[in-house]
Amino acid sequence: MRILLVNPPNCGRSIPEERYGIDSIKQIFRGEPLALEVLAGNLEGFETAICDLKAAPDSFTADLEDFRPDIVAVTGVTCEANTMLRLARQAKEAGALTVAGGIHASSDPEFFNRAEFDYVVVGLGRQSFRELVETLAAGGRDAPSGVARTSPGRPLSFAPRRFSAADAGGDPPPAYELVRNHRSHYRLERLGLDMGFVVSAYGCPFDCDFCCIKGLTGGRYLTVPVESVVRDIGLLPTPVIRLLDANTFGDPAHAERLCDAITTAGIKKNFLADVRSDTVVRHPELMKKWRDAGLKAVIIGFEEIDDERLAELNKKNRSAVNTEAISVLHDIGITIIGDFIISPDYEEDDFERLGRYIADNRVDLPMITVLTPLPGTRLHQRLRDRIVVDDLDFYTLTNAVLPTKLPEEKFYRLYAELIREGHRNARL
Ligand code: B12
Ligand code: SF4
Repeated sequence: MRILLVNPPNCGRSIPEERYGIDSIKQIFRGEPLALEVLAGNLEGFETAICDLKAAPDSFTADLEDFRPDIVAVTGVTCEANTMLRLARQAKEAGALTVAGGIHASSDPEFFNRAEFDYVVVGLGRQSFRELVETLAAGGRDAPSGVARTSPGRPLSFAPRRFSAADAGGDPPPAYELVRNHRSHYRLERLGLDMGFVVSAYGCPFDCDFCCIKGLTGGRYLTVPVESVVRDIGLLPTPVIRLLDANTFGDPAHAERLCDAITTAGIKKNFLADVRSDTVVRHPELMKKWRDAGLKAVIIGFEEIDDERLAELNKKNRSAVNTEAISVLHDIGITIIGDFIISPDYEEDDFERLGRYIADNRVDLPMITVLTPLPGTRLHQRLRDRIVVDDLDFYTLTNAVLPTKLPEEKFYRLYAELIREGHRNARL
């Protein structure tokens, strides 16, 4: 059985660009399709290939013709959902069975309950997708737990999976070699450094209202065995490793064991990882230890600078803790990439206050997105009736899909200025 795993091209549309000619907000990031490498790694015994349309945007038709897949399995985030349908349509015309997976499929599986797709994998797919492929190879059609067989016109029904350690990782490793021809694309542009992706944990112990991570693990936090993580780091030729976890330090004891294992293995690489500010404040010694093991920068979801707004997002954190974490990290010497969320309700002075906070606290690189009710989140349930942009192409987190309080153009001009200012002062 031949399986083609497909990563959609960079897509997503930009309101500020299309309506006001502001082209500085939409961002293009790069990186290897680790989800597909993880799936392929666990498909030993089957012929697999990865079609990375972010690296080679025109390669899909040729891959369909040359590889002649029996199954075409497509990943994607919400702004890629429409593109996933288009790719599946083409795959079906070529005679393949089609499978949707990834963050949008996990958050809103019903979206893919259409003729374009035969199956939808909900949540971590390492094990469930293998089980599906084995079933199909044996001539069966029934979906294993965590996989829905589509039923267009009727609600999707499937057995939810109780995710466990086996779904998270272990042997065999991700099939990093399947994208070796594209590796020069996977770079940290700002520093001109090659970067590889490794995962050490899935899910998050928290449950913020706007976050879609929960759907991947059914709300559980699952760590990958440290030996597997160290093995994966060793398999990558890159000097920089981005740990892709939603929250690398969700289990501080696991994070410490991983740090010790990296040191013991004599690995000399630079790391980038996600951490919450309250974890930094509670575990400064752990952060120091990680710095010594190569942690150069952390990504922190500060989100908002007001306690009231943080509470509205169910962030379970306070602004004073965010500020303290910044100071702890500055003292330790770890670079801070700070995620901030601007609300469509923002007025001029909210933009000013955020700009001042970023400058005064010397956040090394701010990453600013617009509060977006992503399908499948509590925020979406709460604000569904206020949504004015339904087309998922705009769900890039850089468009206001809710009405802006300020005149829309003014909102985007202030947003673009905030981004410009952040990049001008960036220390990375
Ligand atoms: C790495 C990453 C990227 C990489 C993706 C590399 C690539 N594929 O080419 C890059 C940097 C390119 C990227 C880009 C963007 N990203 Co991004 N990204 C991530 C990140 C940090 C990790 C995802 C990951 O690879 N995890 C590791 C893998 C192994 O886990 P996984 O993806 O969950 O995969 C498992 C399951 O989901 C499932 N699965 C996944 N795909 C498939 C496919 C099939 C067929 C099957 C069966 C199963 C399956 O099985 C996998 C193994 O168990 C997540 C946040 C997070 N920590 O999850 C955000 C995240 C996915 N990104 C996000 C966003 C918004 C974006 C951008 C829109 C950002 C922007 N504003 O431009 C763009 C979209 C690209 C575009 N089209 O323009 C959001 C998505 C929210 C949403 N619902 O849409 C997230 C969740 C971050 C957040 N802010 O909340 N991103
Ligand atoms: S702490 Fe981060 S990863 Fe965890 S639920 Fe909140 S936003 Fe999502």
